[in-house]
Amino acid sequence: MLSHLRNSVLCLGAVALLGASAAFSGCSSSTSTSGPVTLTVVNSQPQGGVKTIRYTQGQTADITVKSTTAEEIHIHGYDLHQGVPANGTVHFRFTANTQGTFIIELEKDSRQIAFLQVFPK
Ligand SMILES: [Cu+2]
Repeated sequence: MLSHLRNSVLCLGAVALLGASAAFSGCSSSTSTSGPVTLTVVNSQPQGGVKTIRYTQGQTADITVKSTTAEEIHIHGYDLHQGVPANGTVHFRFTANTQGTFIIELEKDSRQIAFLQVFPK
């Protein structure tokens, strides 16, 4: 979990230096725009790599996680936990009030599956 946090800090530092929101695109292998997002986890690995899900403060975050194995999904920052059964789906829906960059992970494995980024209004 510590290494994940360190990556997150490095990512934010690069953005601060460049001072452009476009710089965020360089922080992860792939990104998603705001709106409903589905993350697919195959054998405890995020399909397509670690994505960044972005919302603006006050928006409704709508995140679905599908997994081939039973897992516990943890959204840091908002501290939301939900179990997903093997070959099941779990759905998170919440207001993205807290700004920052947070890790979404498979709690038991401490394996990151995505970043959640919430930008100020
Ligand atoms: Cu966690």
